[in-house]
Parts: sequence; structure tokens; C-alpha cells
Amino acid sequence: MSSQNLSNFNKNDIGDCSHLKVGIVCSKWNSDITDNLYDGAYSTLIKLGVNKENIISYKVPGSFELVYAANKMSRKDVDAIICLGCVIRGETSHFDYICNSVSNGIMNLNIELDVPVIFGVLTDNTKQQSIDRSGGKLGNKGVEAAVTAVQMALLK
Ligand code: DLZ
Repeated sequence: MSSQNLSNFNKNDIGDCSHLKVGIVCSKWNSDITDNLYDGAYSTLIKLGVNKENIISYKVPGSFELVYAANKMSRKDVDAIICLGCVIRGETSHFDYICNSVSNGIMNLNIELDVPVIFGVLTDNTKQQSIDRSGGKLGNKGVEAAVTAVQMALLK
């Protein structure tokens, strides 16, 4: 299966982001992971030229709450919203309920709102997989979500 790793983005391929306003909604559950996702997303937006006054951040307790907060964020006149979270499989089916709810919820926001809402939620079987994808050997999903957000905002 081929894959594209946006963690290694080229700023020159993206375009002028200096006028963009971007929201970040980040879950505090598994905060050792989501803090890295947040830092990756925030620093990438700055690298791409988004002004720090034009980055609005909300923190929510868990990934399930991302959808509500992203919907609220959409009223702040943002050009894109990044949702960041980390769901790690446990012993029960809770993982499936949260992953399905969040992915469907974010998809519905993309249909209902005129703002792109980016799915930056890790859905991993093990903690190590999350470590690898939040600044480890497989890049940082927060960086990738930020690159995706500005690309979608510029498309809009
Ligand atoms: C309850 C719960 C569990 C078991 N696991 C996670 C997780 O791995 N990642 C995550 O972001 N949130 C988890 N939560 C919390 C839910 O997302 C939510 O905050 C609670 O069910 C309250 O609505």
C-alpha cells in the first residue's frame, strides 16, 4: 500500500498562509501523546506563515468531545479546524465506539459546515504505535494535520 508522509512537507509547495485563521481542538486524554500532536500542529502552522494571533486553541477532556468543540470553533470565523486526539485500544469495545463516533462526527461537520475539519486523531492498537506517530519514527500526525488544514483552507 502506498502512503504519503506530510511530515516532510515543502513550504514552497503550499502557498501563502499569512491571511489564514486556524482553530486547533485537542483532546487531553493520553496527553503525553496529544501534547506532541498539538506542538507539531502549532509549530507547523507558524512555519507555514500563519500568524500566532490567528491560531485559536481549545482543549477538551477526551476525543469524544472533539466534535462538539469543533462545531463551536466553527463560529469563530476560522478557515480550517484541526481535531487532535489519541485513542488506544483497551480490553473492551469502548475504543470502537469512540473511534466510530469521532470519525463520523468529524465527517458530518465537513458535510454540514463550510469549514474543513481535519481528522488528526490517532486510533492505535498500542501505545508504541501512538508514540511512533506523534514525533517518533513515523512522523507526527499533528504536523500532517496542519499541512492538510492549510491546503484545505487555501482550496476554500
Ligand atoms: C473513556 C475513554 C477511554 C476508555 N479511552 C479514551 C482514549 O483512549 N482516548 C480518548 O481520547 N478518550 C478516551 N476516553 C474518553 C472519551 O473520549 C470521553 O472523554 C468520555 O467518554 C466522556 O465523554
